[in-house]
Amino acid sequence: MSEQALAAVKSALTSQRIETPSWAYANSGTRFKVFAQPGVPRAPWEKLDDAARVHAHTGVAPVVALHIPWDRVDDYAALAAYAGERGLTLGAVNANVFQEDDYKLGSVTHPDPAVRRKALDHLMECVAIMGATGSRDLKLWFSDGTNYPGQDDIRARQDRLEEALSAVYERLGDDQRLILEYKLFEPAFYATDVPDWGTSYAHCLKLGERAKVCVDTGHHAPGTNIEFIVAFLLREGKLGAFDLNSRFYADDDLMAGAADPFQLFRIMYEVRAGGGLEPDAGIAFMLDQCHNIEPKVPAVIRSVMNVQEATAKALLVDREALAAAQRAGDVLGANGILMDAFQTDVRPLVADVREELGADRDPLAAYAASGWAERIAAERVGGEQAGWGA
Ligand code: PSV
Ligand code: MN
Ligand code: MN
Repeated sequence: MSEQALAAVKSALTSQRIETPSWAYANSGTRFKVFAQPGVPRAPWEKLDDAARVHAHTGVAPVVALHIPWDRVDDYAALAAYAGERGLTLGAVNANVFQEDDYKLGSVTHPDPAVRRKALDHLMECVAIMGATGSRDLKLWFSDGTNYPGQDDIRARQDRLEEALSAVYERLGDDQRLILEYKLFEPAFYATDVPDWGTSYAHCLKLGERAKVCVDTGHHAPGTNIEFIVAFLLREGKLGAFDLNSRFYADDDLMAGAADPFQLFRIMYEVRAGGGLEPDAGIAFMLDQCHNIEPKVPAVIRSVMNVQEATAKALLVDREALAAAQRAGDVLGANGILMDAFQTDVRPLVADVREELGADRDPLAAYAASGWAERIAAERVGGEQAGWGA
């Protein structure tokens, strides 16, 4: 690789920003058990303290996503200032209309207008919070759906969803975006109201330019070609964000790149090919993971590193050679070019990038040596649960 090409790869890696979720720092688990860990944050402020450690060691994670009400505070501007003092900014505000009894039959698609109103009020509150936090993105995931055929009218629920989304979209400022996440199933098991990228895309298309789709890598049927979805949405200008995590079975929320690093590479290759790594592409690379048994901060660090390594491999693909092989119909040659990049050990390259950013060549070792884990275990007693999995 020429020096110029290498410099371009490094520059792309340097400018990538990986957004970490506040809830990844708190206690979480499965619906069977939450294994509480020593030293987990007792309040959003402490989640930011932990996120700052992740950023200090990796150099590429300066943005933290919030989840409301899990991160409810009296003064969001003060929270943003606190983040700023630690070299962080606040990222997407994730709304939560899935944890109250009223939402048993849905939130914005609920048959009762009073429940719909309540859900919409919460979404509007999130938009107000974005003003104070300086967040660009409102991220919406709806657990809405039905468990049995005939339980509710599928089309009417789409009408209600559309009505709520357009009211929220209207409320957003010119620099703010609505990011609509989809998920195949769970908690609804018969018909989810936003089950797939097509549904999300169709709603976003109607809403307008600042409505985009979020691809959570854990939200598809097994075997789904996620990189195809990514390529398609990017081509249409409708990819807004990722919720990155790994899955073996369903929405496992394991560390990004842990279960299938090849899939993460293929996704990142399509992101790169579609211009999604350009700083002005506006793609938010967020993690959405929930650590059940592994320690929090190192698990987030590991995910950040995995995303970076997949990105580095994607950047190493020789695009010209690949295009030539594709034009020539050289099936094996083209596949070989992609595999060459995937099989490259990029760890030294990424370590160089970190060093140039003033971070650590080996973030996990640096974190272990920093004494932070021992300090928070001693200082924080009674850490918060992330908000689900009780
Ligand atoms: C739903 O499964 C989801 O992926 C949404 O992004 C939620 O906001 C998030 O999980 C909570 O972890
Ligand atoms: Mn998600
Ligand atoms: Mn999920």
